[in-house]
Amino acid sequence: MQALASNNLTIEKEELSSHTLPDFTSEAYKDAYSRINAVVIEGEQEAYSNFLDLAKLIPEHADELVRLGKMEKKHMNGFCACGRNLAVKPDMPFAKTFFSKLHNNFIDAFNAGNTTTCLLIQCILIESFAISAYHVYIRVADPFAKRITEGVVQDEYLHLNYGQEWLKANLDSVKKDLMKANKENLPLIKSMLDEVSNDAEVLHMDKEELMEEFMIAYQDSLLEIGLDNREIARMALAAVI
Ligand code: PL3
Ligand code: FE2
Ligand code: FE2
Repeated sequence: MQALASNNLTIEKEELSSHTLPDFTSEAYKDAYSRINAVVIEGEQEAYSNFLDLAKLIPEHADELVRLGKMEKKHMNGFCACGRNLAVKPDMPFAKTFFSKLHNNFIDAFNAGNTTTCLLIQCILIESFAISAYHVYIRVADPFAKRITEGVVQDEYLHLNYGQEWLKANLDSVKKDLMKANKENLPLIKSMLDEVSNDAEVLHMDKEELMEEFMIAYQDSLLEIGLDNREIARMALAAVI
């Protein structure tokens, strides 16, 4: 009787925690992973090409930006290995469509020479998205992917930091553009998160936790750039209205 009671208690505790490990070999896991893994691979590939474009927009920092871009290629290879390790084939067509609106906005801004928008999209929005997703994933990943993702997330802070420092140094002249770019692109991040939240749930990644981690990275970076609380609140609200 005693043993039964304590067993029940253990089960209850496990159910309450969202951090129990999923069955990495189940068909449901592999199916969800085929899309999430593809999204991450495509995201790293996009990030690589965005940093090369940024190197053209900010030639005085070209060496640094190319170096940051090369890290993204390494990340991409790491996540390809994670998929292979679980015998999952990433659904790349899904991921291409997933990123298409954000991708087009980046390319339009690049063609218009709009450095502020490009930095907001890549260094603040995409990197905050990656940092939040990777932090949550590390808690529920298989041991191989966990080790890879722990290495990757450290680099993502360097990428966020680059954009932060540039925007901080130029804040007076770019604030209006920054607000406008945010209004157009933050809602895309929110709908991208909505689009993968069911698959993320299968990986035991909680949607609210993802949003919370995103908001922490995003708001911290806006604060670091030098925006005040009211400006940050106004920017964050773009995600919900
Ligand atoms: C920039 O360095 C990388 C950009 C990647 C963006 C990925 C966003 C991923 C959102 C999907 C949520 C699940 C994540 C699972 C992690 C393997
Ligand atoms: Fe990356
Ligand atoms: Fe990055």
